Amino acid sequence: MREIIHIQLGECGNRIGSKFWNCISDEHCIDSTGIYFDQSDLCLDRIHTYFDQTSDGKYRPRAILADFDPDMINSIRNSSFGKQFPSDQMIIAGEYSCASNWGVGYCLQNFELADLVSNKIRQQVELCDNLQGFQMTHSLIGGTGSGFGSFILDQLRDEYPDRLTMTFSCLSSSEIPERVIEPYNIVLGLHHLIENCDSSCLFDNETLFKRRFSSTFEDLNQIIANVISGITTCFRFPDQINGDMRKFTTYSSPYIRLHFLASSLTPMSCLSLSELRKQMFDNTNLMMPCNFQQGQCHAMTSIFRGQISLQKIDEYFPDSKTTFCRVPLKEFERSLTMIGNHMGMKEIFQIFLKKFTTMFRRKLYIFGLCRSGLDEMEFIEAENNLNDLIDEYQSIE
Ligand SMILES: Nc1nc2c(ncn2[C@@H]2O[C@H](COP(=O)(O)OP(=O)(O)OP(=O)(O)O)[C@@H](O)[C@H]2O)c(=O)[nH]1
Ligand SMILES: [Mg+2]
Repeated sequence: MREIIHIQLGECGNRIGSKFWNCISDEHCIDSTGIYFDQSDLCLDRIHTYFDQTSDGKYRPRAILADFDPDMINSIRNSSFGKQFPSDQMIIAGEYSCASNWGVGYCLQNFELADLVSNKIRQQVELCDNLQGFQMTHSLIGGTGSGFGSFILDQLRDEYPDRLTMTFSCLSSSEIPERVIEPYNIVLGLHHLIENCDSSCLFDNETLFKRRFSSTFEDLNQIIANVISGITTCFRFPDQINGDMRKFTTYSSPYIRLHFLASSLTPMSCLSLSELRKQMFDNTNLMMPCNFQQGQCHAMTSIFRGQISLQKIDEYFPDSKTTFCRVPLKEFERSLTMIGNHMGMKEIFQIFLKKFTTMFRRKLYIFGLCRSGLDEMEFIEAENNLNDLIDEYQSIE
């Protein structure tokens, strides 16, 4: 068995993570009580990647849900779907959020949550037969998702240096930040993703809101969960290329630090292959504002889902690894998930860095972040690290 442990943090991370579990439970025919209701070997073959089996035969998500703020976890706990999560894997410690403050989440005003989550991770690791690694859903904007998420990434690297870590991270490229210290949270969070994570799939709320004409997080989260489901088909179903985290990270990130990935999801109703190829790079289907029509893409994987004729696919997708999974997404009978390591990330990082530097030079709001024990050096290191990363992108252009 090659298990993956899933960790979801903060409000955004918990909402997206729960949708992901909803999605993959359907795909593996697991009902809300954890009972498997199908006969097909396809769904069961690699189910242990994400689900544990209890002594009474039920399947339970190998997931740890945590937040400082009780509301989100309580609402999952009280939902019909939430019953599937073991209650001892839902962790709340505190009464308040980190108020979007990266410093509070990272420096742990609330040590209790750090201990509870770390202990739970250790317990889960001990239960695994041959752990592949960890995946995390979180936002880089909030105090818990970004700050506490960074702390957990540091800890995973420290305790399990030979296991892989992958994140599904939301951010926002909006010109007008929703929260004033957003540029700090994002750059400080990216600093830890560069250092302590092997693969990071980024999702830009601004791109999704603009291009999907959607106004609710509910819609956005469903799209993001569908993409995560698409990417993880490689780990969850038999006979896929990039069939485990190590193969996936090796192929998708030819340069070790340049492991930031953009993705797209394209429904395939009545599209010819040539049209599909256009659509997968079209702005309306992309999760990040990268221009795939221009610029280099160092690695790309196309994951086809549903009943699809395989003829001609190689002709239209010669530049990408392609894989097929017969189990479709619930919403689309046939779909294509693309994941690419694209140079366009550089420009996005430059924008975040510019905003960060403008504020940091004037020492704006530094006091608020450092009050919780954060050292100003952390800002300097984060700025330098992102600068270096941008140089590394430039050097291979
Ligand atoms: N895509 C998506 N983005 C969200 C969602 N909820 C919040 N966000 C975005 O993420 C940012 C951070 O919010 P939260 O996830 O609530 O923050 P947190 O990680 O809980 O951290 P604190 O509440 O500050 O402790 C928000 O400003 C939103 O822009 C969500 O459900 N989906
Ligand atoms: Mg919160």
